[in-house]
Amino acid sequence: MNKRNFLKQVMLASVSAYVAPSVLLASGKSELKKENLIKTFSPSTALGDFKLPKLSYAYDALKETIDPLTMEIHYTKHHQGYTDKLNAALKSHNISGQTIEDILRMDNLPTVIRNNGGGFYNHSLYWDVLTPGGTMSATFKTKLITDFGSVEAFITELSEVGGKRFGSGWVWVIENADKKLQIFSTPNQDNPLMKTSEIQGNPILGIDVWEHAYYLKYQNKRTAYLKNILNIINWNKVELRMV
Ligand code: MN3
Repeated sequence: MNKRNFLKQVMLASVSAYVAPSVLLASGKSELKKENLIKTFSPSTALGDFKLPKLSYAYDALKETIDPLTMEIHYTKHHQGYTDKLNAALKSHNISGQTIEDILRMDNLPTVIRNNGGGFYNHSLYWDVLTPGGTMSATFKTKLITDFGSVEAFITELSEVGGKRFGSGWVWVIENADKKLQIFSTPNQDNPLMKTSEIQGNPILGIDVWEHAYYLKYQNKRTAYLKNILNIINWNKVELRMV
């Protein structure tokens, strides 16, 4: 096929439903799935130069639970701030070529990386596990019943532990070394990957309980925020994060 005919074919393919390039479409779809999978398991695969992950929903998509202004400020100011400061700190400490998970698991993590790397990772996970209206699979419910006695007991413990965190921090669901799910909370931007964390494990859910995450809509009522946010968790992604 000469160049002119080739271009004609491409143009036809792009405008006509009858000659849709099925091969291209198929590969495009599988790429999208792969991309989603990477995003699901690791908030960032970037090495050394971390980028704010793209949100898969609009700022107003969760407005019944989180108001759009909070979403926008939280994402474009707080999360962007942690990301920029993390990149600057990695440069000044001469750290590159590692995933964010590897960095956070380091011994003697410098405070500036602990705070900003934690902020980068924690928020990446948080955005990724939110969705307008999430449901749990039967398998995940069974896992919760095994580890917590009932789904209700799991939800209650999650809200209580998050509610009790004094000051700023996060409430986590982790999968521990025995493959058991556990709930606990960390202060500031600490997380269960860090050696300094009281409990370590694979984080499958992280909920931000800093006031900036809920104050505009809920003011001092953190418990109400926690109760509502549990309705917009993408439980399928949480489940997928289990090893
Ligand atoms: Mn936050």
